[in-house]
Order: sequence, then structure tokens, then C-alpha cells
Amino acid sequence: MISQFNPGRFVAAGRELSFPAVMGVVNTTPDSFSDGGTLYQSTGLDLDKAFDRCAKMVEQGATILDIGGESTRPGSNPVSVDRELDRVIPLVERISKTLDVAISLDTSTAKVMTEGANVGAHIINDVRALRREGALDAAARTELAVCLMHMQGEPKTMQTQPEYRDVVAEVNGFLNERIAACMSAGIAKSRLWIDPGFGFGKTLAHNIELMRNIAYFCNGGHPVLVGVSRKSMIGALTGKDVVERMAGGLALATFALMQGAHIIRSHDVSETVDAVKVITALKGE
Ligand code: 9MG
Repeated sequence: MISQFNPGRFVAAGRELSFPAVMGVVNTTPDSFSDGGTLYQSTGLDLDKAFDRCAKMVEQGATILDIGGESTRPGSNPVSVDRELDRVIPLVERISKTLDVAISLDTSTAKVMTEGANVGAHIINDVRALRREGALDAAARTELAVCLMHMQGEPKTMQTQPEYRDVVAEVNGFLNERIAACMSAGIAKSRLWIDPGFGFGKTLAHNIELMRNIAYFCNGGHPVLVGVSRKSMIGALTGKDVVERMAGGLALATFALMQGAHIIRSHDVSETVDAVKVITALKGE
């Protein structure tokens, strides 16, 4: 397959990124599955604490920060648009004014996309691949890069009984359909990233099958984001609790990088940056 972009470099809303890149996870939700509530005080989100977390990740080598205000953990419920805006926009604005980093909006909500773009975001990371009402048009009206992720079902019920005939073919078919929908709405192909969505409506066997075939996605002409940090597939393979899954996550990230993954989404930035440096040197890139 012919690559549609220079695999080492990418421009997102005017900001140049070099790949492989580490995307640091910043959840501003009180119920995030791995770091839920640590950025909260009795009156709500502690903006200073959230910003300090961001600054530390940048210091550790993250070149992208993924800011989320609506949990997507299995079993979670949607939040109101106003609550999501309150959690995300002030933080994005502050990062944009003070830190040298690309800002990704972890959102499915049209208004968050529009307002986030207005205060300096560069990327929309949508686990619903722009299927929520108004999202496709809102994204098209920005210049932001868009990460299209595959998810079977919705977070509330997605892990109840995920089923596929051929998980790789079905995920690939879905992503191609969403790429076509984006292009029809006026989003240039060069703005689009893809992500098979590890843990989103998938059993352990589905996740393993997707990871074994990650090179197939990486050769498809779009940057590929891999998000496995602290996820339940690591727990299933190692028996470890959420906070003890870093080594398993690094093993998966390393495998993905070896096969050509472009962006690794991680809670453990410093260690993931080290893995990227080692693999990049070994690959001679
Ligand atoms: C928000 N979020 C949580 N997990 C994710 C993953 O695996 N990929 C992407 N793109 N976003 C994610």
C-alpha cells in the first residue's frame, strides 16, 4: 500500500509533529478508570493541579496531551455538554498559552470541538469517530487533525458481549467508512489518523488479534494511534491491577512501535518516551 504522508512527520492545525510521538493522557473526569479523581478537590476540578500534571508530562517528553472531560471507561455514562466544556476548555486555553505541546481534545461533542479549536487545540481524538450529532460538521469547520477510533457499542455496555466474525476486517471496514464520511464532509484525508480502539467493545482475543495485525493498519496511509496504557487486556494477561500495568503496557507499546505505530497514548509518559527512543534507534529512523 502507498503511504499518503511522510511517516516521520505530520502537521496538525499548523503544528509540526514528529512520529513516533507519545500522547500523554490527562483525564479531567472524577471517574477515570486509572487515575480517577486525583485532579479533584471538593469544589471540582483543580485547574492548577491539572495544569501541573500537563507540564510534567511535557517535561517528560510528551509532544501531545490528550485532554478529556467525559469518561469513556467501560460502564461509564455520558456527561452534559456544559460540564464537559467546564472541565476541558479552561485547561486547553492555559496549556495553549504556556506549554510547547500539541493539544488533543478527547471528545465526541461538537461544541467541545469548536470551542477547543478556538482556544488553541490541534487534534480531535474521538472514540466515536465523529458519529455523535453535529460532530462531523463541527470537525470539518476546524483545521484540526482528527483521530477516528473504532468502538463497538457505547462505553456503558460495550464490554457486555462484543462479537465479530473477523475483527480485523470489520474494524478496518468501519475505519474506511468513517474516512470516506469525513472526506465527504470536507475533511482532507491528510488530517485523518486511525485507531483500532483497543478495549472498546472487544474481548481479550479480539484485542490480541488486532495487535498482531497492527502493521496492516500502519501500512494503510494514515498515522495510527495505539492506546493500551493500563487497559484490562494487560490485567487479563498478567493478573495485575490497574496501577501495576505499566510493564505490560510498555511491552504492547513496544510491539506496536516495532510494527510501525505512530502515536502511543499513555499514562506513563517518561517510560513510554524511553521505549520510543530505544525502538527508534533500533529501527535506524
Ligand atoms: C480516550 N481514549 C481512551 N482510550 C483510547 C484509545 O485506545 N484510543 C483513543 N484514540 N482514545 C482513547
